[in-house]
Amino acid sequence: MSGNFSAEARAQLAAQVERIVAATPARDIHTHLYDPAFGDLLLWGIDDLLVYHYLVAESFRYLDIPYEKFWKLSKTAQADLIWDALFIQHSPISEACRGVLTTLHRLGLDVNKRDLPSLRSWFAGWQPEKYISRCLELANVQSTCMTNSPFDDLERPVWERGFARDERFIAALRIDPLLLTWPETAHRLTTWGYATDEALSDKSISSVRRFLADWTRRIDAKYLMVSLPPQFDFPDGSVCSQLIERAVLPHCREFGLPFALMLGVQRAVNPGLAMAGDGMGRSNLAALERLCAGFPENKFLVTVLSRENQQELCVAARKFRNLHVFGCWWFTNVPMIVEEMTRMRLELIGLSVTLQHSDARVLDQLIYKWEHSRQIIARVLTGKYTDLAATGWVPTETEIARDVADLLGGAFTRFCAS
Ligand code: FIX
Ligand code: ZN
Repeated sequence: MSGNFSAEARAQLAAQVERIVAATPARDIHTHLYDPAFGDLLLWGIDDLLVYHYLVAESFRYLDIPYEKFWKLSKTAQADLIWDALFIQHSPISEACRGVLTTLHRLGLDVNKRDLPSLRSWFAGWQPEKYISRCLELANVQSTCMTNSPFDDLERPVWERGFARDERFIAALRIDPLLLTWPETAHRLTTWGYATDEALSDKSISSVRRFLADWTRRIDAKYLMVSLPPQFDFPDGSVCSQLIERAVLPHCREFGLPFALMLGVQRAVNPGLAMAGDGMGRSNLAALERLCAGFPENKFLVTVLSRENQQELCVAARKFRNLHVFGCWWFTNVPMIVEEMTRMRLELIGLSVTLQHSDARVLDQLIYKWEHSRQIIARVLTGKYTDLAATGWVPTETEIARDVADLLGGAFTRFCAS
């Protein structure tokens, strides 16, 4: 093949890239799934798929019932309302609705019957252990990072008791309450044996360091993480900023762990919607640049929620090798924006990026989130390789497989190990 890249050669390349992207196992570097040892905390099945907060938000565009009344209903009754509003009364074309259908379809179910009771009885026949393997296999996901919060009263006792780990579920230490609600958290830390005061004395900071060290070891965390509001600034003298500088970053350096920043979430814009009521805003990425520049020995894993921030984030990654860009997060995880972000990232930062994470809260969502993402990744990559082939540089099968493995978790693994 040469500069004259024929339509037939292009079609072959497209098929090759699609096959490789589908066959390459992904490491899902941020989810809200749990090791099966956490029992009911690991959500799965049709009702959990339907009451996903993305669908709750969409259903209230149509539902005419007070929020408090909805929240008092059982999960099944909530799922019934959502199914009726989003799938029966209107065509389910939003990305989150389509995702439910992709998932059911891949599981071998006939969605065209529009029969919720029969879907429920199909799911009732599964045991979680077997179902986990089925979903991971269909999604071609080799491992998932959890979101593990010592501040979660349901989760904490399971870690404290201890359990045999399932190696497909990797731990990440979530620290939002530490950075965002300090006075309350200081009090909790003190009651757990980590004496802290509101003033952030040296003694408090060393207690926070001890707390982070104990939990990092207990859960074998592979990174620390926080989601921050659009107003986040650094350094700004706030408690959050001081805790990052004096406790979190030194801790990450000591343990050789990245700090993941998810920037741009405005919590509880509509509190009546509970978890579905979070919004977003544009972040100040100068704060991120100051972190990367000021702490070159620290590693930052970063995703941003606002479409308007995406180019700045890519440019920051060009400046700072201690910054690893990942995922199309939440409101950006819709095909139109994923396509744009994927193209922009490949064009600005090449292959040293993790193109996607699922953020799955329900196990079965891995199936659709990865299938939809893979379709777009394959399409965008095909365009890039076609451009190369037009110059006479035709990528080999091995080179394509190497690149795809990097984009689906290989680059992340190297970044964490570096
Ligand atoms: O902060 C996060 O990890 C977010 O992903 C969640 O808060 C959010 O609710 C979510 O599920 C987005 O996909
Ligand atoms: Zn998340």
